[in-house]
Amino acid sequence: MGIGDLADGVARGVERLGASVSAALFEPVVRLGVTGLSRAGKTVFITSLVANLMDRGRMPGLVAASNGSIRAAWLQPQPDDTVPRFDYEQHLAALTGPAPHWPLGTKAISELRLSFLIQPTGMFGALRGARKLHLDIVDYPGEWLLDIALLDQSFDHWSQATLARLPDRPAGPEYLAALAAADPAAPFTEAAAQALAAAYTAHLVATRDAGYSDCAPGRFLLPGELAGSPVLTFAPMPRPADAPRGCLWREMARRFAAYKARVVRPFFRDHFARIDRQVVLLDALGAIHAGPQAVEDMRRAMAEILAAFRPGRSRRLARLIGFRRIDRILFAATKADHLHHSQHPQLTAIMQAMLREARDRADFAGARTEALAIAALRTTTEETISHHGSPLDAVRGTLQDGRQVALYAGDLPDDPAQLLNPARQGAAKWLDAAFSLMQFRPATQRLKPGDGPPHIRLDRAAEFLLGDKL
Ligand SMILES: Nc1nc2c(ncn2[C@@H]2O[C@H](COP(=O)(O)OP(=O)(O)O)[C@@H](O)[C@H]2O)c(=O)[nH]1
Ligand SMILES: [Mg+2]
Repeated sequence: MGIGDLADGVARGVERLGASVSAALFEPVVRLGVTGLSRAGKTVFITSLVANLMDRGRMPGLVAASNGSIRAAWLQPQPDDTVPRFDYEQHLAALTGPAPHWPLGTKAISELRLSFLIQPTGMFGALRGARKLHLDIVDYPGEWLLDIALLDQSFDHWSQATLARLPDRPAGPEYLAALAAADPAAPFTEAAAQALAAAYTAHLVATRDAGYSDCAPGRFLLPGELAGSPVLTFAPMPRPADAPRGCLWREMARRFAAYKARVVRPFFRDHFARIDRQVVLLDALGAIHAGPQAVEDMRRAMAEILAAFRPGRSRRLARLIGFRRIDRILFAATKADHLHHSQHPQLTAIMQAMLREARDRADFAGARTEALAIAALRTTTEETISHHGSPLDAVRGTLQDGRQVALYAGDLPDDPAQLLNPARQGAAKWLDAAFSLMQFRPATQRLKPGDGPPHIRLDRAAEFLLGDKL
């Protein structure tokens, strides 16, 4: 190696150092977490948000877009080399292409970096000069977030709490029957563990499909590459009076601990701990449609999520993820395009009441929180139909099979308590209300240059999440 090579190496080292120092000093990064249970609308939300941040014609509610501070926005390679990239181009093509359709479900974490060039407007803005801001959007399953409750629980404690809920939950009795047939004190066999884990997973799937949010361990629903591994092959089980070494119960308890140590903790340490701003997408209309128990469960899930973000959260978690703190959390009811705008205030009020209670329940203070009713992609047009001779504010959309239909989702009460009280009191169904839902497909778009896909209040969501940074 000659002097030249050496000098070159040194120079390049300095350059590299220089680049990272300047990036750290002058180019701030905001990490935006986007979560929600499977099918809550994360993929559609991120796709439409990014498209509408690049083409800002439909974002009047985002101040930095309407006053022209955002000079440019473009996609860049993300900083995390081992996290899959969010497949923005393919999702956008699905939603806005010639035969629009919903993107395929994704089942793991992914990430996308959107960078902005910002030139503040106004008298002093011009003096300050343009600056860059990087927005790293991290899409992760809400099922993983709910696993946070497991971190502070022993297998014993978790089993007791879970088994107590099962009699009333979908496919819960089937799991209890499978459990009754097993002997926790008997020597462990893989077949027994697999049978129980399968029955428990079937219960979780049925629970989620019935609109409940409470479905830990989250990886049982979204196993990815861990499918079939021992950390995902356990199930809740009461502690036998005598638990000899090598018995089924002991191995289940060991696997539960391994799940926390090897799956839950790394996720919180590597991803969750680095998030600055969070949006939680909730299918509130879906829960209302599913009934009071699903609404109550959603409210409990909101409290649990807030507890995960609470500054004074458990010592174990604080040690794990340090003191960095999320400072804004948005709870967004997606798919508000299923309602005529005259009903949006009621949906917003329900969300805000749930959020208020969740804050109380989780004893939450610190971060700013907000609840909104939005549609990341508007699939409907509004229409007033005649129902038994009186006008009804409805929406019109296209079903998957191509039929055009009008939808009236139901009477949302002006006072959220009319839904939330029966939900809290454990009502089995709504007394005098009926709610319907349909699955519309995305409408064919003819986007004007400069316009992103049509949405409802996505600009308000962006203003709350990012406005102060832009
Ligand atoms: N009408 C309407 N439906 C939506 C919207 N966003 C999501 N959906 C529906 O919800 C489904 C799941 O959305 P997706 O983004 O894939 O959910 P994810 O599993 O959380 O990523 C989609 O296939 C659509 O049927 C929206 O803004 N409006
Ligand atoms: Mg997705």
